[in-house]
This record gives sequence, C-alpha cells and structure tokens, in this order.
Amino acid sequence: MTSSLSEPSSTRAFVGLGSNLGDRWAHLRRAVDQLRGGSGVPVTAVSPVYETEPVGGPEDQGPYLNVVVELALPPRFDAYRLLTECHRLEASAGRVRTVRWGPRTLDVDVLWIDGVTLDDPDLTVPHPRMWERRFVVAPLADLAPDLAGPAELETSGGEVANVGTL
Ligand code: A4P
Ligand code: MG
Repeated sequence: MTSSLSEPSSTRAFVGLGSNLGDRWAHLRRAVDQLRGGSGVPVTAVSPVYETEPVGGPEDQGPYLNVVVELALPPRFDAYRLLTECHRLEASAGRVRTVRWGPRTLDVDVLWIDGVTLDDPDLTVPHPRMWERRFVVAPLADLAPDLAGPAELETSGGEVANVGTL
C-alpha cells in the first residue's frame, strides 16, 4: 500500500483566512503552521497573501490580509470536523466576536469542498458569499483555476493587492 500527502481517496477543500487586527502576518502564519502541525489535514497549497479592503462591518476598520489554503481532506475528516478545526484556529488567535463582520485577529471560513454542498446555518458549503468577494476569488484563482478564473474575478468586488507570500 502506498501513502502520500494527497492520497487518492482524499478530497480537495479550500479554507479562507483573514486578519485585520494586531500582527496580521503573524496570525496568518501561525494558523497555517497549526494546520500543518497538528490538525491531521494535509495542507497541499497556500496562496499568495492579498491585502484587501474590508467588506461590510464598521467603516473605520483597517485593511485585511487574506489567503486561501488548499487541503487534502482524509476520508473520515468530514465538513463539520473541518469547521471545528477552523474555530480552533480562531480561538487560538484570541478572536473575540463583537460585531458581525467587525475587525478580527483571525477569521477562518470553509469555502469549498469538492462534491460537497451543505445548507445548514452552522455550515453552508460552498461559502454563500464567496463568489462576490475578490478577497476570496483572487487567492482561490491562484490555486484552483478550474474553480475560479477571469470571469469570477471580473464579477467579484473589492480592491485586492498581492503583497507577497507567508
Ligand atoms: N458558518 C456557516 N457557514 C460557514 C462556513 N462555510 N465557514 C457559520 C465558516 N463558518 C460558517 O461566523 C458566523 C457563523 O457562520 C458561525 O457560527 C459558523 O458556524 P463567524 O465567523 O462567527 O462570524 P463572522 O465571520 O463575523 O460572520 P460571517 O457572516 O461568517 O462573515 P464572513 O462571511 O466570514 O465574513 N473583508 C475582507 N477584506 N476580508 C475578510 O476576510 N471577512 C469578513 C467576514 C467580512 N469582511 C471581510 C473579511
Ligand atoms: Mg467567518
């Protein structure tokens, strides 16, 4: 039996990470390190980092850094377990929920899981707002041109700028 980082039976998934409070680079780096280190979900790719204008929320919040991370979900790692992992990363970054779409040290959203659709308020997949947000579509297009291409980039909104890699 062979085994590799992306076994044939794994499922491709994408999560979106955003930070606009505190040391934004450190929050994103730490979250990706935690995913690589102890989550049990192989990280297969990390997009470039984009600095992005805030969408929604208070007028005076600062710009975000956003990345998209590609994962190879093992067969028994279902979508809800992935959401729990996302919440664990947010808690570890000291996220405090105040206003909806308000500033946060770390937001981790489940964006897409190949072949999976879920219509649950606790976990909607694909993420219901992903296609309208360039802060999601631009880094996703870097990793998965089969999902997001020029048409999706064109129809999504918001200023984004590639500012490097983690
Ligand atoms: N939930 C349902 N589906 C999902 C999903 N696919 N992934 C539920 C993650 N969570 C999901 O989330 C609220 C509830 O959504 C949770 O209970 C979860 O079970 P939250 O993280 O507590 O609250 P939130 O993030 O403030 O609200 P919401 O509506 O999830 O906002 P979004 O869509 O996450 O947007 N602008 C820029 N430039 N960059 C950003 O990263 N992020 C947001 C947050 C707004 N503006 C932004 C950015
Ligand atoms: Mg969220």
